[in-house]
Amino acid sequence: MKTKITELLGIEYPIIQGGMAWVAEAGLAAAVSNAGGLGLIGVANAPVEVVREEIRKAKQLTDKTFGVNIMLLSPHAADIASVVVEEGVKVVTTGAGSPEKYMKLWKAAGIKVIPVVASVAFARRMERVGADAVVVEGCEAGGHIGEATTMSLVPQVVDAVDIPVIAAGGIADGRGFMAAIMLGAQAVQMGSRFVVARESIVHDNYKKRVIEAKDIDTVVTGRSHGHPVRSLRNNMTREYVKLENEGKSFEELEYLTLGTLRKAVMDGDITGGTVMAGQVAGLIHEEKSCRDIIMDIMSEADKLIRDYKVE
Ligand code: TUI
Repeated sequence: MKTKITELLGIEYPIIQGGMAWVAEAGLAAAVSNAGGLGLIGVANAPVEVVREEIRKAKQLTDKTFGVNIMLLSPHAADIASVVVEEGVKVVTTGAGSPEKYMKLWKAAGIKVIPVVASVAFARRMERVGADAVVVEGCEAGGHIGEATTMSLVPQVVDAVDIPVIAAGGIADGRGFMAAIMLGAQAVQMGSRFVVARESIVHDNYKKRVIEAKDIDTVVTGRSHGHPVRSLRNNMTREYVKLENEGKSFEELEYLTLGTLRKAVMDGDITGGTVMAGQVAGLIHEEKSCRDIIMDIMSEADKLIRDYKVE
């Protein structure tokens, strides 16, 4: 399937794996790229040398294009901005902030820059400063989110900018993929679906929790401090919500969550850890290889187009 995004990135299928903290390591990114999508290494708060190692590992595992997602709240973001240039990374996506100050550096190195946006105004700004495309992420997504939903935001951004749009948030199968294409997106990005990939290093407890999740099992914490994060409801989120309702400061709440994503992803502590996932967790029923995830979506999408008729 050819779209402006498959052409821009030189990939076979318009499916991107989200650059999730602790989850999106070199092995997962390479598996997605080897299957014809775009894999991303998610650097989150990792120190710069770890990121360099992950990039080098991915190069060993695939000769296809892969990218790096830089979480801009990271204290190491500026150093990592240089490492992607030094290592010849071809695609950079950014999250949780504005990449404007790195734009010149990345464009001069020929890097395709794709910021994640959660509003029309920010998408317009990213186009103005030279972004090659934007990921429009609706608040159905897991992790750090904005306010608007995928269904409402994607077509508004499509109307507002001339660069290609990638839809994210609430997409896990061929129906979501086709819906995003109908909204005007040129590709989709999925996170939760790839958490439950066979190649994903996420602890089995975490995968099982996502597979067992129902439609209304996610909760958003941190809204009161302007840092909303969606995850699966558990002891951790209950404690957070309790303290948030008591009016505890942002610093106190941050302290509570420190290291809890790692605890869930690596140690499998799904009651005391933070189990970030999108609302689409209720739609994910089994572990599959990255190749099967991508091929099943593409064949489901193909069948949807061929069989579609209005009665
Ligand atoms: O970044 C994400 N999702 C994330 S980052 C993350 S790491 C983390 N861990 C614990 C607490 C907080 C973060 C987990 N999940 N998605 C991309 C995304 N970016 N969603 C929304 C945005 C965004 C929001 C506001 C991008 C830009 C923005 O405003 C920029 C501006 O200057 O207005």
